[in-house]
Amino acid sequence: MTETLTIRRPDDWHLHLRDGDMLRAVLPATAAHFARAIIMPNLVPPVVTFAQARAYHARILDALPQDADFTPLMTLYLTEDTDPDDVAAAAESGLVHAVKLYPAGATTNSASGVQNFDSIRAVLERMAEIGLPLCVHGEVTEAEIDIFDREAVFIDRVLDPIRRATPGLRVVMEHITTRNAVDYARAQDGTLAATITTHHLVINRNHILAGGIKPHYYCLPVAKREEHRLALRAAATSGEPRFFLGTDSAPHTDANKLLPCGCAGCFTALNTMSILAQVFEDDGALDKLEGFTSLHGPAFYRLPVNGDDITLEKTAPTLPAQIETAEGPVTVFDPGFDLKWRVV
Ligand code: OTD
Ligand code: ZN
Ligand code: ZN
Repeated sequence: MTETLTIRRPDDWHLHLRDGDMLRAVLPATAAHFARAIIMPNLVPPVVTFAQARAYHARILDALPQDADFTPLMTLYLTEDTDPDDVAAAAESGLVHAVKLYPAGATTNSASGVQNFDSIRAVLERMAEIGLPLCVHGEVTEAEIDIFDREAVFIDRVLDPIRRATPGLRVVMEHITTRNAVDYARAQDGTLAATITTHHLVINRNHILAGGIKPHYYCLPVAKREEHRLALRAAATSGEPRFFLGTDSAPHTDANKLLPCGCAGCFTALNTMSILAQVFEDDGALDKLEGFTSLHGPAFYRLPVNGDDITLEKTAPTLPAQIETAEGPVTVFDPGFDLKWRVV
């Protein structure tokens, strides 16, 4: 008999859907498995105001396949000009579930991010008051800081001071990539959680750089040493509620990935559940998969868990290596091992 695993339907607590043709091409993959996703606001121009988030929300619903059951949870891109009243109105509406902090220049389309952290104090205080989470891309951007150290330095120089200055602010450390971030998250109270991507559980920096450069494995924050990947694996499979899934699935066309200055991002929406089932099984933690994908996230975001289930069965999935989009093909993240689990 084929082995099966039934879990509450998962959510993705960090997702890039883009807009227009790309949105239409990638949204079905997420909606097929996930009930909800926290939608990143790094469009060009970014989704800064409540009005922009409402309009983007409508475009996502419009792009959904007809039979899909999917709820986009919107975010606002924090700038130095963000108006606390607009944030409060957005949260009140039930459409917007977090505000996103990008240090200026830290990742794709983050040029309008924050440079002077003092100028966002009033917004953060308002968010602490109303309980709206701050999602953080945790990397410093100073040229002199080594790219492999940028997360650890951010925790000391930016994140910890923000948290001390704004007691009660609820924070999600997004796509953590280091043992330092795991340790920091574990040392905090329930106001802090951390998301972990699929790809950072699978690759370390050798996968990007050893034996020839692999642009499809290049993402931000960049994958670190093996010891850090192992710390992330241990955190994800631990069953601790502070850790949950945010795929950071970030589609770019192959043409844009394979440039001399290629874009950062791994497209994992299509095979994340297959990869995660295998990761958790390999680590003897299949019983912890549901917490990571389906229970811990809603608890932190103060939302009900999904009412329906998905079932995985131990049969090799047939998944394409690329998906076609009107802008060109997008390569699906290759975990480097054969997948054994598929969503039925
Ligand atoms: N990282 N690519 C992108 C965003 C993320 O830091 C991120 O959230 C993207 O393409 O939007 C990436 O590598
Ligand atoms: Zn990020
Ligand atoms: Zn992202």
